[in-house]
Amino acid sequence: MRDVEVLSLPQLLDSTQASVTTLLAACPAVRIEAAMDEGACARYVKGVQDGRGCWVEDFDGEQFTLGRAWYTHLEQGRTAEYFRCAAESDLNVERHAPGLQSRMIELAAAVVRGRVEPRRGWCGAAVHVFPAGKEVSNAGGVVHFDHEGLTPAQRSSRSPALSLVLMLQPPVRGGGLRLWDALWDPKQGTEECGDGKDSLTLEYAVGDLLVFDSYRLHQIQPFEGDQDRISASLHLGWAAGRWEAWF
Ligand SMILES: O=C(O)CCC(=O)C(=O)O
Ligand SMILES: [Fe+2]
Repeated sequence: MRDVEVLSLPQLLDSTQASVTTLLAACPAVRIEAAMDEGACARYVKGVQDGRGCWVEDFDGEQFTLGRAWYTHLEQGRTAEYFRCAAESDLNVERHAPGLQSRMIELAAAVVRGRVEPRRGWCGAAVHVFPAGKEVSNAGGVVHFDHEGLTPAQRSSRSPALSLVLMLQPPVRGGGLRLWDALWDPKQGTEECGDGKDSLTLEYAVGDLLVFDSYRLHQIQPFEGDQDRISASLHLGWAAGRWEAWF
């Protein structure tokens, strides 16, 4: 399996360089180093922690979000709540992490070298909090693809879709993202299991932005230490000639 490609922020913004989408045709993920500077990440972490009263709890406290995540609502039978609370979700993110959602859209636009529009009625970028000492820290996350938010038509045509993760606070040790040499296949409906497949694990530094194909099998690795794993996430999908974003 090829290694991930690493870009600096100036390289991401330089249109004479190969685009992220071009690079992704031949590598499992692109890591943009220092996509956000450490000071800004620290300010966002403080804002997220101070906004704890607005966090949404998922899976009995295994994880939280500032803002809302579609996949957690889908898996917990709370899709109506996701849409009912979408505007409030964005307001909460903006209140406690001002400018973060629009920065994620700007980074996404640089990734696709084009316009990226918020998906109407859906939640924008949210902040994932995986608490130190809880299930994901102990055992790692679920092995999965990120295709839950795509329409059946997008999924069956394998319409382009990207996942973006901006690491605001990595855990003390571990907590990287394992990526498999396995892409979701609309014909076979590849099961969410990487056994026997090649893989690599990418460790995040503060401010790293990771971009990968949403159809690629992946999993958060276990982590140690007393620090929560805090990251901002956004999904992109190609829909009727334009890129839409949601989380
Ligand atoms: O935080 C990460 O590294 C990836 C999280 C993830 O897989 C997801 O939100 O679907
Ligand atoms: Fe994922």
